[in-house]
Amino acid sequence: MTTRRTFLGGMAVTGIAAGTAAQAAAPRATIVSTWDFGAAANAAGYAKMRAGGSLLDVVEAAAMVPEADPENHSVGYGGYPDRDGHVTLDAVIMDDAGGVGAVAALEDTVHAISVARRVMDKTPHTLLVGEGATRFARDQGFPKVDLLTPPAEQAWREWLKTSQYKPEANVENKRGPHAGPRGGALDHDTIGLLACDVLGRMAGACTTSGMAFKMRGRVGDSPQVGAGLYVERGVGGATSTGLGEEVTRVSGSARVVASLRAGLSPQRACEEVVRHIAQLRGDAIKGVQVGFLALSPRGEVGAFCLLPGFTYAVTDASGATVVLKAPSLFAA
Ligand code: SD4
Repeated sequence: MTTRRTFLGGMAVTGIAAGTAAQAAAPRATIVSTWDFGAAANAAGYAKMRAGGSLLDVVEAAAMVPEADPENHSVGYGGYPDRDGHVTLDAVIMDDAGGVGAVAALEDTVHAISVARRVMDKTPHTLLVGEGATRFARDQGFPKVDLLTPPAEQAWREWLKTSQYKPEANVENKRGPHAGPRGGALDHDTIGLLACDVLGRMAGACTTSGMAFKMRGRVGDSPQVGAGLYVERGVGGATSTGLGEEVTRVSGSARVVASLRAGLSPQRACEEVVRHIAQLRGDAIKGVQVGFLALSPRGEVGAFCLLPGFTYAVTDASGATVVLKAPSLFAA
């Protein structure tokens, strides 16, 4: 279990380490997450860490922030529905000791990440889907909440007029009042999170309502271990965002972690998988966004994407957060 002392210790160790190569490699406690709204999530994770929470507590608390935000139309409450008008959530949580819990196509429950954690803690399984996941949430005491907010319902009704399923890259910057000409109707704002402590222990989480107006029953990359998230002790972790089918077909996050295991830096490992997707898929990924974020157990961060526009938030052991733009394979 990671305590406040072990997480915050990162700062002290890093400070002492300055100047010698061996010491400079000491782990630095770090929280990273996808997109600019990851900054608010990281802040909640950092507060949990300061309060003495475990790394799983840290990533869960962070993921709960966008889940509760009605302005975020691709995570939790206020998420855009599937084409039949149902908001369905996908989430996974994972530590570096083989602990995994996930839910897919969960309904009527705000905090999918917490249900995923209960799957990990309270069941012999790693993934519950659909009706079974929703029933499990009720059994565990999670309140029934209608996730379809009036703006999300309005966007869905607007979408029904054409029923064109054409996910747009980077619509995440046009949420709410800044919605684009299509009302930001195909937003994608999944949050993927990774955290490490001063001991180099790691955990990760990923939560989303998936692609807006997806087919009923569609499950994206996010809740699938190895696709939307992967964490391996002593090696590192990775998470993804963007059009999930392009991540799932190559087990994207597991591939990033395999590259870390082979000696690539987090940055090079993210670049490798994005290049692979581009080469494999050719014209099929024109205009499609996919982004990866990776963290080593020492707190080194990497990020890369297909198209410009993918941002990520990095919080260090002092609590300072920066939001950075990931480099991209294509110019636009
Ligand atoms: C999905 N990968 O369900 C998610 C969506 C997403 O940024 O990441 N949007 O395909």
